[in-house]
Amino acid sequence: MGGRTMKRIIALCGTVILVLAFSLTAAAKQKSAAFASLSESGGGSKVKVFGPLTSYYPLDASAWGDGKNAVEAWKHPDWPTLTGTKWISNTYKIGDDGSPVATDTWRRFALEVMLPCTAYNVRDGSVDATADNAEEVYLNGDLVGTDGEVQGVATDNFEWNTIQTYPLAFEPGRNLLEFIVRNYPGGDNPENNPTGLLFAGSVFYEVPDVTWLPPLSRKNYELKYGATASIKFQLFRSDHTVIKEAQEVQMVITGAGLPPEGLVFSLGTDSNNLRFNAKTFRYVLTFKSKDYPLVKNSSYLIKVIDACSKEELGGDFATTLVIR
Ligand SMILES: [Ca+2]
Ligand SMILES: [Ca+2]
Repeated sequence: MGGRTMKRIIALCGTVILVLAFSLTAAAKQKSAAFASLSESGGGSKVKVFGPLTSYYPLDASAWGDGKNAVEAWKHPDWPTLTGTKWISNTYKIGDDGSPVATDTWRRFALEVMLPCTAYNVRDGSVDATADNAEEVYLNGDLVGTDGEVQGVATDNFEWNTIQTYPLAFEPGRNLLEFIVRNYPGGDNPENNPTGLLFAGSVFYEVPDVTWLPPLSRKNYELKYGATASIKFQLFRSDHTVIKEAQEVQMVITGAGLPPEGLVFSLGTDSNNLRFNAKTFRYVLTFKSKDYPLVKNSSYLIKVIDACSKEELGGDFATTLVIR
């Protein structure tokens, strides 16, 4: 290594420089979320099950008690299948927990489906489902549909054999998909009167694009250590219209010297928060570089994430920050 090069490196090390890479608006992000009673690709069911109870109760009744993780259920040979998922219940075979087999029982199932809070154009949500013997389907507390008699006198029309498609109007953020499943009275042999629930569904949506604004959008933007950078961006829909309502997003800066989760800046009104200007529709972080243990000659990634799903927005165009 020549002396001139060494002098140059020393000079660079003497001044910490932040270099913010040039970035453009990311392409539109079309996304989908899939959910199921029990994925065949491994892991346990994410569904909670409540009961069984020996009479019908509405969704929010305290009688349901605390939930537990649903488990794969013994599958009657005649039950239908859905690709990629399996039948579930509270026990492998009905009655394994000492609950009744031959008389009416009810179980409630609940699955949280988390979409980004920033999701828009949420569409085509649906679930294919069937139960032995009857089910009510709810989304966010609203009854969506039913098959068989979950309430009142049961008439066995072999509804376990019919897979219904229920439309689901998902909201951005947290959604709760619930089922109340009734096992009709029948034989006292678990293999003659089994119970279970089977479902698989999906929903489509878009998430915003991120456009970084000056000074970040200027190529080779540099900031001396100790100085303060004003990091700005806007969110756009795929039709290139700016999103004028404050979205639940966070800015995350990761890299050397920082905790593994990085520096996370949430929306707020304090000087250290990510702030939203309701007139310019800009998000602004006043980044005081002296406040953080940044490391020389290291690269830092600046990204915008959805505060609910934690997924990165505009990920193809995350901004890199380099300290020289
Ligand atoms: Ca059915
Ligand atoms: Ca049954």
